[in-house]
Amino acid sequence: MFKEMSDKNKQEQMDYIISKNTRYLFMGDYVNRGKQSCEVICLLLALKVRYPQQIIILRGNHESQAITRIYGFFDEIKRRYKISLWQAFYNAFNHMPLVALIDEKIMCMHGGISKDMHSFEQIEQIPKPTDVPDSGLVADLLWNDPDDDVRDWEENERGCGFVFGKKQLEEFLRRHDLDLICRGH
Ligand SMILES: [Mn+2]
Repeated sequence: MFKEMSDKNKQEQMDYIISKNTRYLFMGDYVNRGKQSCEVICLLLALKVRYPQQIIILRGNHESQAITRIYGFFDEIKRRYKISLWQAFYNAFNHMPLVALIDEKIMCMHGGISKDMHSFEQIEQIPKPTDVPDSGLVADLLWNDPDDDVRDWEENERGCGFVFGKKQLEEFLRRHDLDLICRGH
C-alpha cells in the first residue's frame, strides 16, 4: 500500500492509496494503547467510505465502550476533542462486523472460535448495534485465544472469554467445513 503511494505524485496518490484489484482485511484493535488512536481509526474509516468494497474493518475487543474507557482512547479524545466524539466512535464500533469468511473456507475474526457458534447464520442474526458483552458468542469471537497446551475449553487469563486447544479447533473446522481460521488479538 505505502510502496505504491511513494511511487506516485501527490495527485495520483489520492487515487492510488489502495490497489484497485486488492481487498484489504483489517483484523481489529485500532484504538487504545497509543497516542494517535484517533488518526488510526479516522484513516481506516475514511478508506472504508472511499473504497467500501475493498476495505473490510473487523471489530477487535478494543473497539468497545468499556475497553476504550480504560485503555486510553477515551482519555485521548477527551484531551484533544470532546466526550461526545468518543460516544460517536463507540456507536460506530457497535455496528462493526465480527467475522469475515474468505472463499467459504477461511474464517477471520479478532479473537477466536466459540463453543457457542453453531452456524454462520447465527452470526448474521446478531442484532446491531451491539456492545461487547462479558460472555457468549460476541465476546468469544473478540476475546478467545488458542493455546497449544490446553486439552479443552478453559478460562482465559485475560479475564474474558476462553482459550481453546488443537482438538477444539479441528472439531470446529470440520463441523463448519473450513480450512483454517485467521485471527488477530
Ligand atoms: Mn485484542
